Amino acid sequence: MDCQGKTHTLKTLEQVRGKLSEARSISVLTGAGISKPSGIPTFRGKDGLWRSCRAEDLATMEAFLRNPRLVWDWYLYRRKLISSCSPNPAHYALVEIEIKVNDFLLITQNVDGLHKMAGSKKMVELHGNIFTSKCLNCGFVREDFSLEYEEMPLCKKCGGMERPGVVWFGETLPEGAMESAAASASACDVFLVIGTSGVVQPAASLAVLARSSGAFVVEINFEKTPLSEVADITLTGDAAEILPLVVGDNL
Ligand code: BV8
Ligand code: ZN
Repeated sequence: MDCQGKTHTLKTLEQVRGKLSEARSISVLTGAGISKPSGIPTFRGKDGLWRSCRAEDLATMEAFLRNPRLVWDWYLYRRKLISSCSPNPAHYALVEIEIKVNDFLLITQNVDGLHKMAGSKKMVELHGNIFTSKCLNCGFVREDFSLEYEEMPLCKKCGGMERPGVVWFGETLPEGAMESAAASASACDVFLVIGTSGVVQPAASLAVLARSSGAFVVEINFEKTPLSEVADITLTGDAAEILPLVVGDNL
C-alpha cells in the first residue's frame, strides 16, 4: 500500500508479517505515540503535552517539592483525560501477538494503563503508572483512581505526603524493570519500536541493545527518530492502522 504520506509498501508489510510469523520470541517497546489514536496527546511534537510546559517544570521531584499542588493538578488533569480514553487497534494487536507467541514481553514507557486495559499481561511499565500514588516518606504504593484532590493526599500507613506513582526525570526506574526489559531485548528474534521519539533514556537504549544482539528491528512511527538508524525496517504511518495489518492471522 503506497498511499499519500505513507512509505510502507505491501512488500515491507509482508516482510514484517513474515518475520513475526517465524519469530520464536518477540519484544516490543512502546511510547506515547501508540496512545495518540486513543486521544491521549504525546509528550513532544506540535500538539505534545509538554508544549505548554517543559518536562523539567513538572515531571521532576524538585518541581513537586517546589509546588506539589501544581504538579498534582497536572497529573489529575491527565488522569481525567486518560479516564475518557480507551485502547485502540494498536493496543489490541499487541495483545494478539502476546497470545500467539509464547516468548513475549511488552515494554512500555507509557503511564496511561491502556495496554493493561487492552489485556496485555506480559508487560513492564518502565515509567510507572499514573493511576498509582506513592508515599514520599515510607514508599508505600497504592492504586489511586482519584481525579480530584481538595487537600494534598496523605499516606494511609504513615501519614506522609503522597506523589504520583510515576518515574520522574532524574529518578531510577522501578526495581528490576530495566533488567527484565534488557534481558528480553537482548534475546528476542524481533523487536518492535512503536510510537516513541527515542529521546528518553535508558528506555530508548533497548532498541540499540536488541539490534546489537541480532534482533530484527521494526520501527513504526510517523517520523524518523534517532532509533530509525537501528531499524531494519521503518513502517511510516499510524500504528493503529499498521499494526493490525502486520499482525493479521498469519502468526
Ligand atoms: C534514569 C513518566 C537513572 C512521567 C517519563 C542516559 C542514561 C540514563 C539517563 C539519562 C541519559 N540521558 C539523559 C538521561 C536523563 C533522562 C532523559 O532521558 N532525559 C531525556 C529527555 C534526554 N532520563 C531519566 O531521568 C530516567 N532516569 O535514567 O535514572 C539516572 C538518574 C539520575 C541521573 C542519570 C541517570 C527516567 C526517565 C523517565 C521520565 N518519565 N514519564 C510522566 O509521564 O509524567 S518520560 C516520558 O517520555 C513518558 O514516559 C514518555 O513515554 C516518554 C518518552 O516519550 P515518548 O513516549 O517517546 O513520547 P514522545 O511524545 O516523545 O514521542 C511520541 C512519538 O510517537 C513521536 O515520535 C510521534 O511521531 C509518534 N507518534 C505519534 N502518533 C503516532 C506515532 N507513532 C505511530 N502511530 C501514531 N499514531
Ligand atoms: Zn507512608
